[in-house]
Amino acid sequence: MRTDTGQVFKLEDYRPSDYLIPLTELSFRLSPDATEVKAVLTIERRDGVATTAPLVLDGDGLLLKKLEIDGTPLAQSTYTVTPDRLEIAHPPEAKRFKLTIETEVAPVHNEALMGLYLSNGVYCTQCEAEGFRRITYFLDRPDILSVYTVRVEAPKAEAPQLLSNGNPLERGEMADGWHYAVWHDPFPKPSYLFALVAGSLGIVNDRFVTRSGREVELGIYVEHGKEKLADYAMDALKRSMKWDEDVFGCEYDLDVFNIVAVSDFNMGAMENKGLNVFNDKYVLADAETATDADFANIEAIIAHEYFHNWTGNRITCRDWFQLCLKEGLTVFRDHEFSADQRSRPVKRIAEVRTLRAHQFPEDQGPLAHPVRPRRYREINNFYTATVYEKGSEVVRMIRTVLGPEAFRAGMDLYLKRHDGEAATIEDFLKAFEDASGRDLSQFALWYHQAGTPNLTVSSAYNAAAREFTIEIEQSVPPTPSESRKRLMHIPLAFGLVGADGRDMVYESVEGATVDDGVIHVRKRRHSIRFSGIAERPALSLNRGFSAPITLSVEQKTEDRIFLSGHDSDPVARWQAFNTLLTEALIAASRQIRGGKRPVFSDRLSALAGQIACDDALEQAYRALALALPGEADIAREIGNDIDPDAIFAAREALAKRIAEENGPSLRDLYERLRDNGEFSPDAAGAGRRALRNALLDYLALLTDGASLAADHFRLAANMTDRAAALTVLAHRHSGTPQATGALASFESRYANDPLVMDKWFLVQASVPGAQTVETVRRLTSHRGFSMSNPNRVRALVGTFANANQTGFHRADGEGYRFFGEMVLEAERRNPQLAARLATAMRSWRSLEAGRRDKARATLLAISGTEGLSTDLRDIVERMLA
Ligand code: 0A1
Ligand code: ZN
Repeated sequence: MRTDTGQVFKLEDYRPSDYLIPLTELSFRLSPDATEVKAVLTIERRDGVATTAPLVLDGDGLLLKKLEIDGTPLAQSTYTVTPDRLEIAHPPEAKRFKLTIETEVAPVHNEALMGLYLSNGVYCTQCEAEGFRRITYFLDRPDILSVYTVRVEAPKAEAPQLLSNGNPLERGEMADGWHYAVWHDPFPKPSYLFALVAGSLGIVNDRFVTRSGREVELGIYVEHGKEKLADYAMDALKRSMKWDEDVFGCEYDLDVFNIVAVSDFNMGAMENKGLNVFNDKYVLADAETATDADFANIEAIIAHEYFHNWTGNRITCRDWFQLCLKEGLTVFRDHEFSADQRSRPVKRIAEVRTLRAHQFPEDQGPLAHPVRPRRYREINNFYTATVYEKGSEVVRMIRTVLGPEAFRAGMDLYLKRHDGEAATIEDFLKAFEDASGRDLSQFALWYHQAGTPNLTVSSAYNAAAREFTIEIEQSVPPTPSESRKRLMHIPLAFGLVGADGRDMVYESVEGATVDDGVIHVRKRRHSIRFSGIAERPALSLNRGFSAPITLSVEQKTEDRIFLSGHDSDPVARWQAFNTLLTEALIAASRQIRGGKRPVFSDRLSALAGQIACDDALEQAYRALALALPGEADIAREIGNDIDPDAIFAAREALAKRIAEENGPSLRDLYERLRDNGEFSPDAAGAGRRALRNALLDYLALLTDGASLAADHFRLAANMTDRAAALTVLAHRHSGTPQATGALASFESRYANDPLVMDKWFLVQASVPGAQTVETVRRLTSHRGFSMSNPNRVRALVGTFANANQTGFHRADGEGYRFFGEMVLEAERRNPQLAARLATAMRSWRSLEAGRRDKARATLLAISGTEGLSTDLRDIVERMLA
């Protein structure tokens, strides 16, 4: 573990390295506690660099065994070596030379899951961002592109499969039952894309013929016996390959494409060239073990990693400040892929919800940073919702601003111009400017300025003049170390909805550029006048969620109700209803805090009933509309002095009210939606299940709710329905024989399937209420739980902290104390995991005073611990700053 040195890396300090490494030859002799790594690096001094320039390579916890230059061992006096650095003071004067480095590493002891480690007996690597330096000394930075040849040797019985990047060159037998394989990757790549996998795995094979006729062998490697569970992932892979050709003109470039599923992984998956390594949670699925949400995630992540082959691998990042160059763009691409495979509006609403739930609190709290940050202490802490999700929104806005044709022309130019290079955000934007002839300099602030912009909007109708005026004012709130903000270019899609539900046509407009249904907000204030408007319209704003902003709109409840039923844009229509619900919940939570009973209007529950039963609407859309804003969403809207118990009570009261007012019609619909055939994970089947399970959530609040949910559980023919019923029972009927029985039956059915047991941990960790902290503490001793496996820790501890507002924020602070212990426990093995976990406390300052003090005490206790990793120290100190 690297302990903190306090060093801060700055964008403005970037400079190219003195040396390059055009060729990298690696050979591995694998063994759990003493793997021998030999690296033969062809080093080249960059033009114009003095021959006296020292060669300084990165390392991390390495043991150096041997060092040679051009075949001659180096005298000890000519270099300095520490576990973290190798410096050769006087490299040869020749422009090119070969440096041979032998190191030894111990994968079995690597619990940080960076570099070379063992997962369930399988050797695997994770090198992004700075894991390669835990394997050998190297210029471990993304602008050093090298052609790799890799030889892997291992005992054949233990590791029949030997994989690395690129194409297979050769394999053969060796003495003593060992064997070897050699791989060659012709595409120069940065070290973070290196991968090696060796082990005994089951294989699923297929092939794909690219549009130019190249035959590609596809392989998915999984635990033996789980091959059937990889069928969906393989199908998603082939669909992704085809889609990227059709939509972005990107064709695959190697003879093989392999995916390996491992059970110990810090993130979702990794796009290593030709050898993607996946968290097995995002590969393995069938109806019995995976929910519809799991299937959708698998499809999206398979696509995401595959799409990186062009956006990330063929064109990579110059430095880690440019992370959004590959991540934001690739998320945008995977969003578009999923939208094309499923329902576009439903996908978009789900994206909006995710952005609000994860990125908004980040942008509005102590961890806020620009999409392209300028500073970091630990790059691992910048794989954030801002870089990924807001980064994707920024790319989407480029498309909105330029239009689809110019956007595609810009993408084509970017891919052509920078193929084989390590690029920057400036390069990316320049490609769009050059292709479109447009100036994106104000727009570029989306990359450079942190914080969620807000638009305050009011409107007025003048019947005599037949004019409709919209007043817009923009502001960008201050964020850490950025108090003054510049004015942004915000593309705001809108509609003026007439009484017939159609968008009204205006004669002329002044006050802003208005283009194809989009107002281009560029100044602090705009007063926009539409003429030729025959009646007062209902104003529909931020259609399609055209910009990742917050809106403060003065709008009549009447208009919101009207838009909930009539807006032709499904995202804005969903938003109108969601805003009504949020406003009602905020008011109710205030009433509850003031000791009163919450009051809700009859119209709200009637509207919920209408939406539920409106067969003209997509089922998945109805399910999303019926899901009440989450407790954390309501808290975020309230902003400060948060009392999670009052919010919870308000939400329960509204759910009950909706259930009681619409009981018979919801029940009738629930019966009509019963499953009557084969399971299919497609959008239509998933939509029907989503709606039926959303109805169950309401119906469970009525008399006999527990037995209805118990029947739902017993009759479930797939994991989506089973998990939904289990959640309803555990959350709404905790402690009843039905809930206890369902939990026990689920546990005994899936005791040997860790990924499914994660759902069991998750359901229990999210049971609302003060007592859950004790349940979670007890579950840490369950035989299926392990502090070393990130999926287990996230399912139990992560869920408790992120998805249990009343449990985690227990008024006596016990939730925080327990969580603090868990973070430190994780830290001993895996600092990256601990740091990510700790971000659950990022909104602590918005709590009411009592909880705030207790949360701060926990953060101070963590930060006062000796020898913290850079990862955890960076996060905790930023949260406390
Ligand atoms: N590039 C991967 C995400 C990733 C980042 C870091 C990792 O290890 C620390 C692993 C994966 C992606 O975007 O999918
Ligand atoms: Zn990615």
